[in-house]
Amino acid sequence: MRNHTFIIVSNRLPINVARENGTLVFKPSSGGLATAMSSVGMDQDKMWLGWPGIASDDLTPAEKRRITRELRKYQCAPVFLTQQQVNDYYDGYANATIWPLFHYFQHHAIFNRDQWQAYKQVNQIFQKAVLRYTNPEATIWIHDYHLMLLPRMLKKELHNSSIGFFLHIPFPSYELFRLLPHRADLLKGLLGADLIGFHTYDYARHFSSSVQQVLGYESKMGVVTAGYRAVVTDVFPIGIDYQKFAEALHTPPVKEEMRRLKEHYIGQKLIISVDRLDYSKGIAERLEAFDAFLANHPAYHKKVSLLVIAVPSRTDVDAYRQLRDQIELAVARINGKYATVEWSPISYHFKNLPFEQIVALYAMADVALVTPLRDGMNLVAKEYVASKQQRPGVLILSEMTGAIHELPEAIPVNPHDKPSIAEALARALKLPVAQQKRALLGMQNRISHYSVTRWAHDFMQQLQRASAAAKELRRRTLSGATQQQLFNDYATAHNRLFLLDYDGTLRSYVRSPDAAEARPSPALRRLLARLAADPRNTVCIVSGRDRDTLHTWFGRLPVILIAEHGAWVYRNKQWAKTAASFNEYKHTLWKPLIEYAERTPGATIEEKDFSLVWHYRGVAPELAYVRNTNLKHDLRLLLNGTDIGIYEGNKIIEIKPSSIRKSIKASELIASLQPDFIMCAGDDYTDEDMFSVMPDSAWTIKVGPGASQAKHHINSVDDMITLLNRLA
Ligand code: GDG
Repeated sequence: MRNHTFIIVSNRLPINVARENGTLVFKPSSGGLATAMSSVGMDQDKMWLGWPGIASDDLTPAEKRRITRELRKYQCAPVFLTQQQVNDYYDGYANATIWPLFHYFQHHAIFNRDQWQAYKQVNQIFQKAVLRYTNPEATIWIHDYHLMLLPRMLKKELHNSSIGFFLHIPFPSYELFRLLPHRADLLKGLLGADLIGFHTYDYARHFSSSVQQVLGYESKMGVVTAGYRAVVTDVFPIGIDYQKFAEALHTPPVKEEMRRLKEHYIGQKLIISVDRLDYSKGIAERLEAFDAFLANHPAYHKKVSLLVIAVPSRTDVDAYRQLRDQIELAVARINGKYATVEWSPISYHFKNLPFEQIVALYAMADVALVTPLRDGMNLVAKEYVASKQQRPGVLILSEMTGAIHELPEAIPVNPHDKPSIAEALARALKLPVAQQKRALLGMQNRISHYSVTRWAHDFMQQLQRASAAAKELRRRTLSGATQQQLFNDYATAHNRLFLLDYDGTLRSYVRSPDAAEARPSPALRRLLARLAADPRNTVCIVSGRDRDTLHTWFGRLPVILIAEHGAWVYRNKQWAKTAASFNEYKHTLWKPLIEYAERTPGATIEEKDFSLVWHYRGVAPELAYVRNTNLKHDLRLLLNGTDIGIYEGNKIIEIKPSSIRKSIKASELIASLQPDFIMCAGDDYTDEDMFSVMPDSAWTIKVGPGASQAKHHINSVDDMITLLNRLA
């Protein structure tokens, strides 16, 4: 079984298993995701894993075997869950904690420890199921908020797999996300993936911001540096099966349904409202807005009808039961208020309609009222537009949906602002047909191109790219045979040179550069002393630190010190200084730096002989972003035409003469010592400069992930120390 090369994982399978009159029935779903998934990985041995929709307590062992057999015909495999697990994990943590919080319904969110335990347990059950079916190098695509812990659980066991995760719901702002007691676990869980996809840029941005603030991991240009792994985040707005809707309009059942609707709503404008019955969809607020519309526009009485389709959903969750009552009361109240013998303004249906009826409704409706309070994307809006091939119509769309970015020709509304929804309705009903058609055409052009299959292909392509980069990083990670080669080279060499950066290479970064933990530990000093004690070794610490600090820390060891990126060199018990000058600029630069620091809690300025450094590790990330951008702009104006450069390192911006570089001093050392073995290790941009001048034979090592000119990578400071210990 462990041979499938492409695995799809979602909470539910695209085939629903149910017991009807005592016998098991299998019903394939025709949803967009099923279509999308069937269009990718066609040349691969594919398997879709998920819950089949029936609790395992209701099944005999023979029935379970039958389900497994039957589902295999559809390239699916069941993940069996008990009723209790479904209650706690699905109705509980997924739908009563994550769903409300991620949709900004904080007051509906329940924080229950047992449900969290169940969520973890079910993610583990999914992990085991995947491990049973997967090839170790497989591509695995995990869907949605039910399985946020799964990427990490899988990556731990399958280092060489490519794991993609797509979140179908919004990722909330940090202010909401931080309320979750298990926020760090969820983020770490997700970061097991190689690629994490979101519907919109805002969701991706919120995710990176939470990762930064909860875990302290940096992200740049859509790449999160999570320990020694680089995780890509990107935006993939999900599409629909556009052709399916456009073509359905020509089929006899849809045509027949359209004819019936036309007859039924003769002389009336038809407004539709289609959603799962969910508080995030704003159905109750929409009804009140319709009430306001009828109150303000009596001329429309008997001339409009609102058809509400509310598809039953999560009926075991309390908030959903209450909402259903609330909606039904509102419908009754509004109908009671305006209905006449021959006209009822709202027709309400709490059920799932067949596809043909939905398409016919979309095609016939004069207005689609799509006003969720929050929606990851919202496919109904896109489906309505796709079904408008022959007849015009107007889409009123909530600004709080992901879809608004791709459907800007719709009439946008704030779903909380009921009077303005009522006005939008009045506007929509009067909109000239030519204008309706123009708006539809614009939207159709866009969504017909980025269909759900394009979406899936796009995701798969980016996943391949992300995991190829991750594989390349692993290939370059110093281990196994390559590491042995390094040991051999070391053993046979007679004149060895070590060029070692300090912060981020020999010592991990800490909150402030002068914190006690930033100092070298006695063990590190002993290690360097041992390494330097070998007469064949020259050990040189090449740092951006000032000379006093380096002198205090390492002055008594038999090592060479290069301070301030090469401005100072300590050799044979003497400090020598560079010819460059910086003093004249210090005065000019101090004032703006101080002013910025005073307005930026957590920022500090470090003064060195040949540079000034802006440290922002302690600054809130979003504030740091704004301040850094402005600061760089101001500094550039001041330094225009000088040889002073602005350099960005790990949570620092350093201002120094561009003629002072680690590479210059490193090259001089190599020229004077003529070593037959060089190890050059570092972690940031100043070390890249050093790597770039190293001879081909040198062992250049970058500590941590990320692009580098170094030939090899090492995962962490700890691994670097282990390597040096083995050499010493
Ligand atoms: C989640 C996110 C994101 C509805 N009524 C009937 C029916 N439907 C179909 C629609 C549409 C689907 O259900 C609803 O999709 P939405 O996108 O509108 O909303 P969610 O179910 O909440 O979906 C959402 C989506 O995932 C995809 O990533 O867009 O933001 O919340 O396809 O047509 N279908 C039939 N009868 C109905 O009565 N046959």
